[in-house]
Amino acid sequence: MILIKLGGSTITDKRIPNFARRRVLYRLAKEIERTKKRVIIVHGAGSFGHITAEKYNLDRGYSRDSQIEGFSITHRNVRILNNIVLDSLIGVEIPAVSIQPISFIEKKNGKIILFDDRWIRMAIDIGLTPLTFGDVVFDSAKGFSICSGDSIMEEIAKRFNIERAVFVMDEDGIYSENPKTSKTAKLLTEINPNNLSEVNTRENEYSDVTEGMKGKLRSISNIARNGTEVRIVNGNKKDRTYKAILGKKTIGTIVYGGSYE
Ligand code: IP8
Repeated sequence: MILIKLGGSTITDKRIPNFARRRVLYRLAKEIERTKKRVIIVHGAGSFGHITAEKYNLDRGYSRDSQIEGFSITHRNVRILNNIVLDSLIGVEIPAVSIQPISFIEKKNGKIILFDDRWIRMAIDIGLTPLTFGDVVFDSAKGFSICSGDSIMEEIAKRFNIERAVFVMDEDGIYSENPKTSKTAKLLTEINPNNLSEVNTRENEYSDVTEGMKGKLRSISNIARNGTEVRIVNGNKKDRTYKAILGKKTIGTIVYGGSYE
């Protein structure tokens, strides 16, 4: 089983509220289908989630009544994106089924305390392709919380027999520094999870309530430490996702699975 995260910055335009990059999505869906692998797919929220989540401070939990409207709108928006992703997958004959975090994940003070994976398991058992996403969820201490697709990736990698996790992003892989601002930034092609702490994470250019690159690197490192190989590739470049899923050589970063303490 391959675990795939379709990053919000690849499948949406992070500058424009609720703008899905449908052509990229359709091509990525075709690349996934072409591998003929069994997959679990998670997608980020991009401009469908982060803009309103930040506007209403949803990551801090309930503090004022006006946030309730923000919670409702944010959940509606990520479901709209989820339907677009679902359409792309079904359009290339991947029998995907959407499983919504708000209905199987509970947080307490921002930490996942319940992750009922039975729905994902039952979907897999009958031959469906589970599709889930970064969402707003209920938090038994703070009222509500944001649950990033990256933390869902970590949970799934722990609970299922995952051959490889692939993060599809809008950059060629993990760099030593922010490639958008630093000329000396080098693409790190092969690393072990411990080296990830040496990466200089950048500030986010666009709204991102789930810590952007910093949170992503932590999730990648946790998945790899638990023994699953992680690949990070640029989803804007043709065939890289296809090759990464199959474990073939392509431009990107490989984080080897295992503990290197
Ligand atoms: O884009 C964030 O998920 P992510 C979810 O995977 C919301 O970090 C609702 C902003």
